[in-house]
Amino acid sequence: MGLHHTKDSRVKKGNILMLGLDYAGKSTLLYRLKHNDDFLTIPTIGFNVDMIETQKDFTLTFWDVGGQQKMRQLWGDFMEDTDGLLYVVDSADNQRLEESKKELERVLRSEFIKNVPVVLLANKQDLPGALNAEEVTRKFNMKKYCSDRNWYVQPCCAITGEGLSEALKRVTAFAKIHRKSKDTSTIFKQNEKL
Ligand code: G3D
Ligand code: MG
Repeated sequence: MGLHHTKDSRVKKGNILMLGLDYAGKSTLLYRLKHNDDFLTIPTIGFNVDMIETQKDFTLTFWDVGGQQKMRQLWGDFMEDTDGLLYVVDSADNQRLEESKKELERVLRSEFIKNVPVVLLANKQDLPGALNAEEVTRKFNMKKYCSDRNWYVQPCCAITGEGLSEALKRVTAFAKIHRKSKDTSTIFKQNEKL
């Protein structure tokens, strides 16, 4: 048997974990990212998963995990082998911004997520009173809490699709860098064993 290279063997893959409070817009976003279409939302019980070829040679698997209180205890189970965190915020939900911030802080403390890049989606920009990207950045103390990793705050609207292609580009670029550094350290560890 000779060397056999299928096209798929060259396709790089990565995992993106989508987190955020319930009702932030995660499932709407994932559907929009995948289908560029409207979506009839139903609260996520458990999780949704979808693969998106974000570049010709790069496919990301998006894990959209339910954000209700009960589900938040299970977020940790989805964190292993994550190449990027897409944290979704309802920028207009003043009452729950603090709760969302606390959950993000908790997630960022996890060992599994250490050094994993973060794209914070400041969603629902179409709603009156929505905080803009700068305000969300400040409110979520991003400079402090993400000082050990790549991060970006992207304003968007899952309903109109505004900001989503930028978000996809950003998360792809971050995930590629993260994947590469992970692969390099794996090779390094393997060499150490020899
Ligand atoms: P979740 O998966 O994070 O729990 P969903 O959130 O995707 O189920 O969305 C929750 C609600 O927010 C849905 O409303 C959805 O249509 C709405 N939503 C999502 N993104 C946006 C946005 O950018 N702007 C506005 N105005 N609404 C948004 P319903 O009423 O269907 O429950
Ligand atoms: Mg959902």
